[in-house]
Amino acid sequence: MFRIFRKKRDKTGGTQAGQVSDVQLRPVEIAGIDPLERRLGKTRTSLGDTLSKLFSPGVMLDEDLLEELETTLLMADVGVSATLEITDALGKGIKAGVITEASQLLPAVQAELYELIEPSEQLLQIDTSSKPFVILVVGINGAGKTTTIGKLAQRYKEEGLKVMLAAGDTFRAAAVEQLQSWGERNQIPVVAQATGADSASVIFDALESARARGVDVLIADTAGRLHTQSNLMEELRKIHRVMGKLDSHAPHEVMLVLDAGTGQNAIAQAKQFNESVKVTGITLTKLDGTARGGVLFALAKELDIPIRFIGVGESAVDLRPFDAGTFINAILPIPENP
Ligand SMILES: Nc1nc2c(ncn2[C@@H]2O[C@H](COP(=O)(O)OP(=O)(O)O)[C@@H](O)[C@H]2O)c(=O)[nH]1
Ligand SMILES: [Mg+2]
Repeated sequence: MFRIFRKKRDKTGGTQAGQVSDVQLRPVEIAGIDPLERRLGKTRTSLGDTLSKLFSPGVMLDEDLLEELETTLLMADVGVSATLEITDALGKGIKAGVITEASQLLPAVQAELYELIEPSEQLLQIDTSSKPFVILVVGINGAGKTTTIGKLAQRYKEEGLKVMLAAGDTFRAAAVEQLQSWGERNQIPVVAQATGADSASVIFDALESARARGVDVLIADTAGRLHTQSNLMEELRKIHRVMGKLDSHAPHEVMLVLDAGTGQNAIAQAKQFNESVKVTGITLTKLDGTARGGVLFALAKELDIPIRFIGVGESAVDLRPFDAGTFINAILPIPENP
């Protein structure tokens, strides 16, 4: 059993620094799906277990403790600015006498972390009147773009939507094949051209075809371009422009896929992609294989971009809509009877 909390906000709309929030617990459990706490085990160990040990009963609430908290957060890739915000708030709470004993520390850190990522919890809403609602998927090689597209396609199809895919990564033959095999397995049409074809023209064709067929969601793959290569960024902008000729609102979502295992580098990638094409949503993949899951906090702190999904494994159910409370409870659980 794992638990999720919803924090009660004070009348000013937020909790004051250092205030130990009133935490409400309610259980959530989904049959047949591995609980998130198991999938996020490595980050849970690096962050949750370390903090639980650090905040053991009787610990002195002093500078050393705050320093160790800082080190733990930084080691879990929470990032400098988010880490400082949290240690500051805790320090103030201790100074103000709001936090007086060790048992208050874990809930206080949990509340601060929750506060940080709660604004990033914004589900991707598919507007089915768009016909098609276009999702352009971008990110560097190996981030998990094509896999994420496959999972998304399956999810939307199961929800009863008419889905189509565009094999816009024309650089690698394997990329087209990978998408086609997902399409075949799920009976979802894939628009593709030969390797080396112009990516923008593949996506343009797909958009035309999707419009003609009354498709609800068109998901377009792109090459795993290096974010430092300006010619590749230029190609992304071209795709954007070309789509706009058919539908001035397309793409409706520019989804950046980031590999959590790359840690702080993911932040740099997000900033660079966002400068070239306005990113409207993030999917953070491979959280199951890394202890660097804290990078999600750094992303939330440093970029004002919704986090749509998290990837916690290879199958379709392992792409989960991002829910801040479930995420926090999975990596930093509060013992039920402390
Ligand atoms: N464990 C795990 N592996 C993933 C996840 N997402 C993607 N992968 C794997 O990451 C590798 C690269 O994914 P791919 O979709 O080809 O990346 P792309 O180059 O961005 O299209 C593949 O082996 C995927 O199976 C995830 O959430 N968890
Ligand atoms: Mg790919």
